[in-house]
Parts: sequence; C-alpha cells; structure tokens
Amino acid sequence: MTEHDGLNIVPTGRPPSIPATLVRDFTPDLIDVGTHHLCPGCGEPVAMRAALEVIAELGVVQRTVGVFGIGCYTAFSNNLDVEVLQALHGRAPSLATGVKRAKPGTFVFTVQGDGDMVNEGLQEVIHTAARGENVTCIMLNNGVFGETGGHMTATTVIGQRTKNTLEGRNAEDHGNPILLANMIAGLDGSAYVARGAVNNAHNVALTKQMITAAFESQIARRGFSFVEILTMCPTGWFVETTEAPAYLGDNLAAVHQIGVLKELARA
Ligand SMILES: Cc1ncc(C[n+]2csc(CCOP(=O)(O)OP(=O)(O)O)c2C)c(N)n1
Ligand code: SF4
Ligand SMILES: [Mg+2]
Repeated sequence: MTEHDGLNIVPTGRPPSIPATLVRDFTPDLIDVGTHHLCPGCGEPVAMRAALEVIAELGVVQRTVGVFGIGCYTAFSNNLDVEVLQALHGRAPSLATGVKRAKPGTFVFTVQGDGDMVNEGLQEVIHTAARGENVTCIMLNNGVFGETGGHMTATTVIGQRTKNTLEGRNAEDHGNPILLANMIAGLDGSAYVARGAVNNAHNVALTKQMITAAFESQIARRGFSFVEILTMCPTGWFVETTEAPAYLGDNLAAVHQIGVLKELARA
C-alpha cells in the first residue's frame, strides 16, 4: 500500500474491474458535443452543465424551450438536445414570455450574460419579473462583455480592470454596479431569486440547488424565478486562468453576494 496525495493505493497486476472513465464521459446528456471553443478556465460551461443536468433530472426535457441571449455562452445554443430559440440582444425574457403564454405547458428558461441582460436589455427582465411571468431567467455574470473583448458592463465591480477601465472601475467616472438579483428580489412578481457562483466545488453544488429550486418554482407555477451565476472570465479580467476562481471570490462575490435572496413559501 502506498501513500499518494493522502489516498491509499493498492498496487495490483489485474485490470480494473470498472473501465477507466474519460473526461468526455462526464459531458451532460443534453450537450451533443464534448468540446467547445470557450477559453480555458471560463466559468460559463460549468454553469451551463449545471442547468442542463437539472433539466434532465426534473424530467422536463421533452417540453423545454431554452431562449439564448448573445455572448460567449451562445456557443452552446447550437449543440443542445433541447429546443432553443435565439433572441436579439437583451430580449430573451420577452421571447420567453411569448413562448410560455402561447404554450403554457412548456418549460422555459433563458440564458443571458450581464452585458446582454443588464446593459442591453435591462427593461426586459425587470418587466418580465414584475409581471410575474412563470419563466426562469439565468444570468451568467462575469462583469464584462466577454465575447466582444472584455469591456465594462453595468455589473462590473468597483476596482475591476476591464478593457475600458484599465485602472479599475471607479464610481466617479463609471458609476456604480447594478446588483440585479437584489433589484429583482424587491419586485412583486418574482417568486424565487438567488445568486450562485461556479468558482469552487461547493459553490457549483450550491448553484445547482438554486437552479433546481428555481425550476421547481416554475413547475409549481409560482411566478418569475431568477438565478444569477457568477462565472470566471480570466481572459476579460487580465488574470491567470488558475487565479480566476479566487479573483471571483475576492472581488465579484464580495459585491454580488452569494445566497438565496427570495423564496416564496411553497403551497
Ligand atoms: C444589438 C447588438 N449590440 C452589440 C452586439 C455585440 N455583442 C455580441 S456579444 C456581446 C457581449 C455580451 O456580453 P455578455 O452578455 O456579458 O456575455 P459574455 O460574452 O460576457 O458571456 C456584444 C456586445 C450585438 N451582437 N448586438
Ligand atoms: S472571453 Fe471570458 S466569458 Fe468568453 S469564453 Fe473566454 S473566459 Fe469565457
Ligand atoms: Mg458577461
């Protein structure tokens, strides 16, 4: 018996009784391809995976329609095994509203970034929440317009370096960040609101619980549900890939705090 990273390993000449598992075998059933072109260390694939796993676990695949905004995450819209609609920038909540109203039995979720949702289409999600539309919106918040080069968005935190705030965002010149989940939690019509993150295993598990609660809220027809997920963007943040999870925890999550902000009592 040998010690290796704290594990007891028993040497054996026999082949393993269970075949070795390749990384690609962990690809969720609802993602058709095992590879993507997003940057190494990007948090968005982790968040997408969590959402897709929950859809499969809840058994709603056949009646699901995903509505995608425009950002790096849109890469996934072409290779999912659920129905997908592509919205114009920021308009996914309105498109989701239309789908749900036309076909109330449909399970509807959106995937948008902070640039798409908070900059380019803020009114869409606010009105959708206030109307209490029975859809779930997911916002992947990395504090930058990732796909177009890493510029400041409305959620960028004070001090954060972006392509157009090279010395860090400052309130005097660039204004203050909008904490969207907190705003939505304050609206009548929102039934479930939470903010998670994918910068470590604990937070990924927590975020998956939040997505599950939000989706169950929609299935129970409680009204609008919202999950904001803080995701790493090492490319846009000017930080090393390996440092991005800690950067997220120390900077983004210090302002956009992780937790369940609102949960209507279950009937
Ligand atoms: C109306 C319109 N304006 C601008 C663009 C360019 N554009 C494409 S993706 C993107 C950034 C999206 O940022 P975000 O939603 O935060 O997603 P991320 O790439 O960070 O995941 C922008 C500005 C566009 N496609 N359409
Ligand atoms: S630019 Fe940022 S958000 Fe886009 S794929 Fe790269 S790390 Fe992910
Ligand atoms: Mg973004």
